[in-house]
Amino acid sequence: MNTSVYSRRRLLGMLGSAGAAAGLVTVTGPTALAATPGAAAPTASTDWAAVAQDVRSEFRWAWQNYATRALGYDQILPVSGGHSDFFATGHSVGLSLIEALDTLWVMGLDSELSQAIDWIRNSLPSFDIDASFQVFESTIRVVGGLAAGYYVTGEPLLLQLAVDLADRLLPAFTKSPTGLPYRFVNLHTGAVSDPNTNLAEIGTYLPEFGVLSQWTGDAKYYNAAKQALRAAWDRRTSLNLLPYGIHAETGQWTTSTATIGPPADSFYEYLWGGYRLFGDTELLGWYQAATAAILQYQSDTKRGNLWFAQVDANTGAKVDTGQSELAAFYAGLLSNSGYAGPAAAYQASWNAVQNKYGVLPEGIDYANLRATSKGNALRPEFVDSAFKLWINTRDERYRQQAYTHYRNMKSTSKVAYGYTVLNDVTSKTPARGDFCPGYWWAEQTKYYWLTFSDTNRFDYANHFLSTEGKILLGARK
Ligand code: DMJ
Repeated sequence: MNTSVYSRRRLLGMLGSAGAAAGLVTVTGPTALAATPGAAAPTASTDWAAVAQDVRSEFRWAWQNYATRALGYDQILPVSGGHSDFFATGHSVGLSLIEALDTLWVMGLDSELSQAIDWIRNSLPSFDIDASFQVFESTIRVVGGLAAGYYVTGEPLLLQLAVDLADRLLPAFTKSPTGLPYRFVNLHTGAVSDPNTNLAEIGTYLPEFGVLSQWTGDAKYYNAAKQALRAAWDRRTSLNLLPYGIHAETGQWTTSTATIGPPADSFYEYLWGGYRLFGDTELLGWYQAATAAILQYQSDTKRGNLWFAQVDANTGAKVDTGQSELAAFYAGLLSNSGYAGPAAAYQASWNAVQNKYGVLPEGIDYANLRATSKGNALRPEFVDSAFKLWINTRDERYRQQAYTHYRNMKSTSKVAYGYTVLNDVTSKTPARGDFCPGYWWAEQTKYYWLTFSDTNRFDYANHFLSTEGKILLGARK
């Protein structure tokens, strides 16, 4: 798969008319596929243990299809039964199985977990690959997946591979004159490319790199990730806002617009994450200052719902009322970091969208809730926030929101060999693509399981999940 474009935007494109050119097969659902917008909420008598077992059995079924048809490839194409590479054509690294490691563990799917680790042991000796890999995606998906796999299983090979890959990614940081990482690095030569980057791709490293520093005793990973955050924060505007685009070599902003959505989103998540996981109070100060500015200048109430506008980072003037589905993560972040009021309000806004469409579209105009990007790339952000709000408040509505999300995914995205993306959630019979993203194995499936199961493998009171849903704290062994 071509990795020249920021992946989330790439997925948006793939879901549109460019899908066929990108290798997607569009099929129309054979039966009544539509999710049920505004469906009756599950009742107080819902048997959550049974719902959890249903999630686990769906995950196991999808795993068996992946293992039979695509083991070791980055992604299964769940309609055709084919497979695809993610980072570089011809260079699959078993992305989906690495993403799945800690999900398999926390679900107690131990023989499937052994199958995944056996593949890694026998077929993934190192990351010495002569191809350019995207630093951001390699870190959150692969370094994070291996690190979480090591954390939950104690298997030393997984740590060794996570360190091997992180070492190969480090030139993106060390070769940059500002410490803002380049977007790509050749894993064999260390050659770096594309300094034209953004907040998410310069600031989503600290939890993954930080645990490597803790486990190896080498501070270089933590320091590289922290310096990238510092280099951006030092360039904030007088309003404490950050534009989303930046040039890694010059350190100049390439846009003036601030957003909580892509391509900025997880930058804010990791200011908080660096404090939560490592107690770095400097990061807490940056996070709180950034959040105060976002709440002051970007929050916007329309028809009683809270949203976050794109604004000019220098003046605070509103730029537009678009809202990416990816921004739905922000309710969970606000909740985890103690901003309970706006967290609940923002989650309620996205729940109104779920009630309207059944499955969230990729993008809306929050002025009228109209879908501006009608596909759904099997996104986890809404249920990520429902899961966090459920744990933090134990308010039953959030578990019910997660259940609605699960049922609607099952009724619209389940196909012959797994779960697939949708091309138009506004249609009664949404046309489907043929693609299951790696994060499906790491994120929503894990959030559903943790929300419904009350498993004793997870510490519900003290845990940390990365932006890609990897458990880096809170495994109970
Ligand atoms: C995931 O890869 C991560 O959550 C990332 O931070 C943004 N969202 C995608 C899935 O939508």
